[in-house]
Amino acid sequence: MPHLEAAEAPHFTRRDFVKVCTAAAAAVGLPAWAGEKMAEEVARGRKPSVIWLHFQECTGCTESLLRTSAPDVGSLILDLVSLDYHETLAAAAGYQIEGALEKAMKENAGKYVLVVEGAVPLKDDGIYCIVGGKKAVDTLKAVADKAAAVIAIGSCASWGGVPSASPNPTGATGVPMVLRGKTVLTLPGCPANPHNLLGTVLQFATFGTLPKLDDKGRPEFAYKRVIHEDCPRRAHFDNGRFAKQFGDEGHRAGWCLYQLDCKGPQTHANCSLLHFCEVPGAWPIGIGHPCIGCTEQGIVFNVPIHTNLPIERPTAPMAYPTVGSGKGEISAIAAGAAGVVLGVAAGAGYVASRKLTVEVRKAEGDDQGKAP
Ligand code: FSX
Ligand code: SF4
Ligand code: F3S
Repeated sequence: MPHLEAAEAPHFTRRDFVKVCTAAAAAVGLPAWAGEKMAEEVARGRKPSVIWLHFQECTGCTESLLRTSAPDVGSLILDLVSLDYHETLAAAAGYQIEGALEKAMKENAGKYVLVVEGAVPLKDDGIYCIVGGKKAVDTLKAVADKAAAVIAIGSCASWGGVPSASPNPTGATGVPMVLRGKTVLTLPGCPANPHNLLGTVLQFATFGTLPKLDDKGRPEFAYKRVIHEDCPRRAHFDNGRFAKQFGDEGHRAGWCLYQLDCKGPQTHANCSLLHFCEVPGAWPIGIGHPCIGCTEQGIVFNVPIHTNLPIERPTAPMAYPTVGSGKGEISAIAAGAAGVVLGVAAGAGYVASRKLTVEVRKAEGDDQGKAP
């Protein structure tokens, strides 16, 4: 099977490639020179072999990787690796594609990266997902056995995701639950944010190591903070400005979605900083929908979307207004806390938040309309 990256990716000049790799490295917490080093490795033809398996899922993780704009994350990843098996992207089918899998496993035994998308059904001896005549659970164990690293992309592969929702008729579960005792890097999200795969692949391809993981196998660079800490609507939360109904004045003005049951305060992810498809604002809260906690096993598909959860891990308790409050005043503590959080997160986020504050003041009839 021809390597997919050559056919699928647009042609970057080396300069473009270094530039994009460097920006990508910085965005995911790697030193900027990692991008340059990676570009050199690619120029020397050194790319890790990747085998990508699909089980119970909607293919949204692959789609979110591909539906990006230039210079795009999807093409960059496909340039960084040698994608030797991927059912959705392969032109081959049947015996040909299964042969490609066996060939990749044999030629790169002990060196390839296994990426798994989708949950694995275990009920009734695993008969509910069969690819190429083989049960998902058997294929997973066999391919993982010879892999240098295993990455579970998306919530389905990380812990079961939507196929595992009650009553979980197929006994769907995540890759770490099947490969107990083996390190599995998980990138939960429904779909997963492609930037986090890029950061992981960049690090593995450049240094041969995986990023630092938390106790759920998630890379800390992406999942250490909750959405609420870096949300561009945070200034509205701190000031007690809440949308109360979809389409009301507060919703149209871009106010905080906590009263519309936003799970951002409980959800560990970085989509508030790295949006999807490289389109600014392309993430749930950016388009006016509350976060449904798509990265959190205990929330999405477990807690009804329109349930208000209490704040976990508050960062500035005295700054919080009551949920029922109206516009609220800016307290010195609230203003300070918001400034610190947003300032640490990103200059752009802070600027956006200041702009929002100004816009809201205008909407409220404050004729000064100046940044604080
Ligand atoms: Fe699951 Fe990925 Fe949700 Fe879909 O495949 S994480 S159903 S967006 O795409 O695995
Ligand atoms: Fe953003 Fe949701 Fe937190 Fe409001 S509750 S600041 S919308 S994450
Ligand atoms: Fe998912 Fe919430 Fe981000 S629903 S994409 S973690 S805003």
